[in-house]
Amino acid sequence: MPACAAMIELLRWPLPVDAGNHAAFDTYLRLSLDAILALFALANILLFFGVLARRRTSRPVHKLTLEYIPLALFMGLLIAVAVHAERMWAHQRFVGAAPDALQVEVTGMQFAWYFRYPGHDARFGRTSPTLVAPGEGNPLGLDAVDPASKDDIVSSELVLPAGREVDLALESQDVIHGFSVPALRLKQNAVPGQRAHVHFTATKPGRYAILCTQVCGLGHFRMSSTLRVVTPEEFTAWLHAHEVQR
Ligand SMILES: [Cu+2]
Repeated sequence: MPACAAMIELLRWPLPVDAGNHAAFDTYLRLSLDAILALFALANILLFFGVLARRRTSRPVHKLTLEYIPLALFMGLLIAVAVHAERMWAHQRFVGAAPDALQVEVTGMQFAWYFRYPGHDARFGRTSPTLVAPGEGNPLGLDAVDPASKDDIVSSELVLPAGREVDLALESQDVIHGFSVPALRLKQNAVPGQRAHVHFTATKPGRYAILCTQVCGLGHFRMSSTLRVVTPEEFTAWLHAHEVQR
């Protein structure tokens, strides 16, 4: 029985823990995997009976309905899934977040992720590549002359309040990095010279992995971080603790 349970679990295409409301993502993913598995099984069954039929007669055997109707049905299903999935993907990126969404800037660099919060003034301060100095505690090159940068908070872990929409702005200081949070079903490239936005709401408190999914250099294997989803009260306390540190 344990083997049977393991087989059933395997057939359900196990996915990482869902830290948000991503049931639709998971449904489409499982549906497309189920359809491909069914198509693979059907193709092999047809091949098997085709070989048997070919042994009984020397004439080529064509069953058009058997060959093309299932293919057309599967094609229609996969096209419908692709269209719906593309709409969800585009909504996360090209339909703006709510005005009160939490703004967080994500910067990838060889080989770390940094997360910047705008502070009380809700404005990100100026940065300059000439001021970038990770060894001196200024990995993003914050310009201290700009008043808007004085309350900016820079962290090496991403801390988010559960239940509040977040608008991430992704960029890179050097090469292309792949920002990936499997628990949020989120993957977005951070490209030098471009600022990509993606918005979502994390709902389940916990610690989740952040990965880099682009081979970005010799240290790519260690380019990871942590997403910590906390309660709104814990998030306010975390922000306050960082403001006191500055
Ligand atoms: Cu990377």
